[in-house]
Amino acid sequence: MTRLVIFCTLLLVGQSLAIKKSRVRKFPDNFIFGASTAAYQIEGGWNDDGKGLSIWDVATHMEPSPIIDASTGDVAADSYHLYKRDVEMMKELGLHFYRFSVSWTRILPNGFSNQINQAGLDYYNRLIDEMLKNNIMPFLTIYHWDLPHKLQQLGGWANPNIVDWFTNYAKVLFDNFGDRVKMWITINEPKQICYEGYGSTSKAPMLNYTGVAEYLCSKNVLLAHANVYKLYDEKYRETQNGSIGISISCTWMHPVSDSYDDHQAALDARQFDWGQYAHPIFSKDGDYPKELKLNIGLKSAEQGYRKSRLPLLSTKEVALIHGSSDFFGVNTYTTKLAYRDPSVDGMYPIPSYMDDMSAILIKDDSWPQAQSTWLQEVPWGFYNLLIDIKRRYNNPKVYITENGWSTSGGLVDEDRVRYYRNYLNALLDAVENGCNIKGYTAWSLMDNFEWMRGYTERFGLYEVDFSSPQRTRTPRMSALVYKEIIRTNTLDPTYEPENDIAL
Ligand code: GBH
Repeated sequence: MTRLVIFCTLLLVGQSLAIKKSRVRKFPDNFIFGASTAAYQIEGGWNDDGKGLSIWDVATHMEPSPIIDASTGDVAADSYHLYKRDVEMMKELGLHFYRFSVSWTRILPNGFSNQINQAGLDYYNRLIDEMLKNNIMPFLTIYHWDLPHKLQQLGGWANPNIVDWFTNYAKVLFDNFGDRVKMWITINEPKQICYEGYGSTSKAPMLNYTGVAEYLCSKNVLLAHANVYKLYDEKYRETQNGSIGISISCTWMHPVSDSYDDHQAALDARQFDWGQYAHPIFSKDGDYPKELKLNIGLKSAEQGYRKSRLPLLSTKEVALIHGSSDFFGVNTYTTKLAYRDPSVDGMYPIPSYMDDMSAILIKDDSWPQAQSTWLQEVPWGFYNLLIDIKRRYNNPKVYITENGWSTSGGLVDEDRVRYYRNYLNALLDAVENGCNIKGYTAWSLMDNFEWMRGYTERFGLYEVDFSSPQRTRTPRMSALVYKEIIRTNTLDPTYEPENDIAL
């Protein structure tokens, strides 16, 4: 008898644990879901109808190719021609919005606004109108990395004149699309533009001038963003009545141990990775984080520079940048471990961004690994990130503007389904703890040109057959699961799509 009671108790405990784990959870009432892409990664049509060259057209046509599979975005998913099918997919998924970017040189072939390419405007007008016809809200990113080559020849983001060039370009978009587009991102991922593009070789223009170039870039990106925000605020907001913000890529950096030094290392790493861009905009007082100014200032002096390699912001510039966003666009994928180890001083080149940061970043092999080496699944890191943003920046309005998982391909993407569920579950924990998160965007609507990794890493909810002339798009299991999450506005971990379900 006692045995039976114990057995039954165990059974009940086991069941309630299972219920907790498989709890069906609701998203807030006005929560919105979308999916994201970027122009160069999907459009193709690289020299169609008067489009000018961007730094990615130039990089992908270099010989030998810097792209791992020697591929290009010349055709990519061919969305320049297949945008109607793209909108059909959005509709199939039940998306509330679609985040896409505009190709600067499709609109302004030479980068400057004296010559506007009507065919470029026509393309985005068709896309936007098709979305609106289907009740999908356009969420437009003004700049997602495809800088006009002509402007790069003048130094690109290292030239302070880019503030004007970018503002003039943005004005053309507000004038032509602002009647219908109400959600705007100025710039996608400043750290990737500046560090990966100017401080290393992992993105175009592959300048590899670390310790100097990424900090020149950083200041100009912040000023360009803020100037465009101001333009919208002063000239367009009243009549067009939209929202405008920035998307910052944030990796959660977690201390390896509880020691003071490791905590400090993780903090430094976060301040270099995203605080560099978020603090000037979202913190109470604005300006660069003190860790950034201190580290780079001290190292620069030690190294014999007359001024800090980090160009400081004037009081006027601090004021212009401060508060220049209606919301915080968070792009996030993964977590890294950080620690301090003075004995490895000199492991990074001097000067360099990594040496300035002086934290060592590693992976934890026990975390699930994606096809991309840098990407591991760590949902609690996502939760920590959201709580940190809430505390540090006074609970700003947040849109997750990118989040996703890579595989090598295939329709039965169980690991992507698991990733999305676990990350959305962590997001709901953050919402329960007071985070002001308004929406979520999956990266990506479909497979696309994954920059230096070409077509070897797939992020799509839809698989794209890059060998077929029609670039056939097929929903993966994750697409069916995401569709159900959106349809019900709930996360139900037990939901299993039928294999032969027709979208
Ligand atoms: C996003 O960046 C981009 O906005 C999007 O265009 C892209 O397709 C998507 O991610 C998936 O990658 O360790 O030297 O290989 C995410 C930011 C990009 C930051 C990859 C870390 C690793 C560079 N991450 N990067 S490296």
